[in-house]
Amino acid sequence: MDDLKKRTPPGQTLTTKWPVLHYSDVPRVTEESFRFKVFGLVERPCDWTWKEFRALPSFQDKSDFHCVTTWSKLDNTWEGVSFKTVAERVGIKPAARFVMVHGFDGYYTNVELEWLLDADVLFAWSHDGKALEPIHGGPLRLVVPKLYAWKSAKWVSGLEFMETDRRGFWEERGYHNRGEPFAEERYSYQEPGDVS
Ligand SMILES: Nc1nc2c(c(=O)[nH]1)N[C@H]1C(S)=C(S)[C@@H](COP(=O)(O)O)O[C@H]1N2
Ligand SMILES: [Mo]
Repeated sequence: MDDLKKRTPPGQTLTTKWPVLHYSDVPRVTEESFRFKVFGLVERPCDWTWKEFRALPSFQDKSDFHCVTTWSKLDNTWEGVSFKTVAERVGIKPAARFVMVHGFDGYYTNVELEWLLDADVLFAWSHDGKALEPIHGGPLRLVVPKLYAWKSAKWVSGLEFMETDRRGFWEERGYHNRGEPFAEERYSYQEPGDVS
C-alpha cells in the first residue's frame, strides 16, 4: 500500500481543494475583540487578548484533515500554539479528563484531554503560509488532526476543562462522541453500549 492510501481513512476521498463547512454564519472576530478564555479545572484560569495569545511560543506542523462528510485534505501546514503550551500555562488540575472547546459562533465540541495532548494539536492562525481566512476559522482555530474535523473548532474562544464528559453540538445530534477516522467512528449509534 502506498503512503497516500495508508494515510486516507476508510470511506474518505482525497481533495486538494479546501471545502468550507460550518453550521451558522461566520462570526466577526477581530484582533481587538478576540479573547481566549480558559476555565473549569485549571490552576490559573485566563482571559487572554490577541497580543497575549500571540506572545506564547509557536511552531509549525504538517498534518492531515478528515471531514466526516468523506473528504480528506492531506499535508496542511499549520502555524500556531500547541495545546500542550496552553495546558502548561494554565496548569491542568488532576481531576480534569475532558475538554469542551467553545467557538465565537456558539459552537462547542468535546474532546477527551489525552487526545488534545498529542504533539500535533494546535491553535492555528496560519495555513500553508497564509493568514487563516475568516471562513476557515480566522483569526484562530483549533486543529486536532487525528479526529474528524468537526472537533477542530473554528473561531475558538475558549476551553473548559471538565471532570465528566458532556457532548458537543454535533455529538448531541447523532455524531460519534470520539470521532476517530481510521476506526470510522462517524455516528453515535456506533458507540459501545448505545442501544438507540
Ligand atoms: N466554530 C465552528 N467550528 C467548526 C464548525 C462550526 O460549525 N463552527 N464546523 C466543523 C466542521 S463540521 C468541519 S468539517 C470543519 C471544517 O473546517 P473548514 O471549513 O476550514 O474546512 O470545521 C469544524 N469546526
Ligand atoms: Mo464536518
